Amino acid sequence: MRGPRVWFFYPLGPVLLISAATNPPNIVLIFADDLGFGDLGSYGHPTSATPNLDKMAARGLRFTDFYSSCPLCSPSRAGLLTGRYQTRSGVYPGVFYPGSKGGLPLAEVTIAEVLKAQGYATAMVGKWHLGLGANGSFLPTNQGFDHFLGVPYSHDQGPCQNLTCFPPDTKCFGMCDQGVVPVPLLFNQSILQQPLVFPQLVPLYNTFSRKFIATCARQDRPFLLYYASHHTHYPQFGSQAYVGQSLRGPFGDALMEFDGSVGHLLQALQENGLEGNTLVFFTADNGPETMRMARGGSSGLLKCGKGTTYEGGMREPAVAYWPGRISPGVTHQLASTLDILPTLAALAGAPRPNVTLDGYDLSPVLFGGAESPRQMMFYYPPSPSELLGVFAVRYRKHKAHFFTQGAFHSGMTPDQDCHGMTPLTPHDPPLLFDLEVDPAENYNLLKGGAVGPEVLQVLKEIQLQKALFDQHMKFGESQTGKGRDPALQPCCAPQCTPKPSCCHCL
Ligand SMILES: *[C@@H]1O[C@H](CO)[C@@H](O)[C@H](O)[C@H]1NC(C)=O
Ligand SMILES: *[C@@H]1O[C@H](CO)[C@@H](O)[C@H](O)[C@H]1NC(C)=O
Ligand SMILES: *[C@@H]1O[C@H](CO)[C@@H](O)[C@H](O)[C@H]1NC(C)=O
Ligand SMILES: *[C@H]1O[C@@H](CO)[C@H](O)[C@@H](O)[C@@H]1NC(C)=O
Repeated sequence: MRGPRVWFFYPLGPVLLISAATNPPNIVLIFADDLGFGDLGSYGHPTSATPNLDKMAARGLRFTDFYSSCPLCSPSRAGLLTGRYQTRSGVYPGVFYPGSKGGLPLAEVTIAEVLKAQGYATAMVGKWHLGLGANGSFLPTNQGFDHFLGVPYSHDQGPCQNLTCFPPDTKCFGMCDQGVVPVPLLFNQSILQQPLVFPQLVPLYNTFSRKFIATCARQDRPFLLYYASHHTHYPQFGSQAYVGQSLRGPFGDALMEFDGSVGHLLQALQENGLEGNTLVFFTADNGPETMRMARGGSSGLLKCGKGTTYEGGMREPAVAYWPGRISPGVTHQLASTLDILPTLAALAGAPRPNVTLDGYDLSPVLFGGAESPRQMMFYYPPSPSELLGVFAVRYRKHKAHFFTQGAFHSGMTPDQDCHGMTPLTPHDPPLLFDLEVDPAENYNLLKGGAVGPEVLQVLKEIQLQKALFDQHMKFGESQTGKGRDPALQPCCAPQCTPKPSCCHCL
């Protein structure tokens, strides 16, 4: 049970001190943006420089079969933070925009709310992309985070053609979104910079994160730090220390800066003596945006990328790092971002939210080298419908595609299946792949040749599971479908004209 509660104040605000009998671990949750399965040195990329992530991978548990809940930013983030498919929370179709009226509904219970209720200090740094709303009503500070330093949406959702992405004055590549306000940097609900200054951004994040960790350590208070990097999403940017440092061009430099911030986080834990009591978990929101060509990421040997329900869209690098608690190794067990909330709730001794969860407690995989409680993964496209249901289902090592569709995000590679002009195609019978022997989804088990009884049995099981899952899924009211109102776009000079370009403060 909880001990006496003591209120006092510290530089970051009021604190609820709980003298817990147990010793709940600190959580550092690191989320990359549009980073593919093949983008890290530890996942086989020949020219990426990611020494800190590779160190985590070598000393932690590296997943080979880890999935996000959607091949797109906003829905994937909703899945991570709630442990529920985005169809339940209504974060579909597509993503939020600067003037979006909707957001992740406040009734949804986030990881931050679960841990905050256990006395954790909670902070979020980086890309939110789960809504802004009137007066910032959907921002992280209304979803369980005590502190927020970051951007309410994607950093390409504002004109960037005149902005410096790399020092001394390399302009951002491309135009980004036009006709909306410049991209703001927020602290809690206030605008710190508009437009944000790209080369300064990650150093600010690093400083904030280190301070937060040090403050929590000093107060002996458990914490959650959700570090949602903008890297390696388009347009790539970086600070002075990373300009031209990689062999992989601007993408590689941005990735290096991300890796550098991982180094800062690990160093802060070490300096404050917290490494032995902190779970650091790293993964990414969705696969690479290959339409950016060499400025997009790589899904390695997996098929297609962002926006598709092929493996390259949703299978992500993932590492669980906790020296002394998690044995170094590689696991081929199935796991998902949907499992993070139940896992962290279990570690913190917190009750699960009283809602339908789509995730499992991964403790047996993390601490026991045991089989994963997850045996299935369901793949929703960016624009799901109740009529079609899930596009694909993975059951243990087999995956069946009931529908396939290309995505513009996955353009520019030689594989036509990935491209935006490739239409929605139903498959009956489905395309069936054995991902253990054929992770690239090249060889349909149901095509040509005789089909053995075991394969037919698997097919039957998967068809049954799809029908059951679709039947029980209740779609929440679409939040991205609520439309946009230009007046909701954040503006540092609310009374200025002409909007949106006047929302520019030095
Ligand atoms: C936003 O805040 C302003 C000032 O406090 C208030 O007048 C306005 O009604 C609020 N808007 C909404 C939609 O809550
Ligand atoms: C970009 O900068 C140029 C030159 O300073 C200016 O003429 C142009 O209006 C700017 N464009 C935008 C969108 O800010
Ligand atoms: C959980 O929610 C259900 C449905 O809203 C409700 O009937 C039940 O009492 C709740 N249980 C707890 C323990 O709050
Ligand atoms: C965000 O700012 C910090 C630092 O000033 C405060 O401590 C927090 O209380 C504040 N959070 C909210 C929700 O306003």
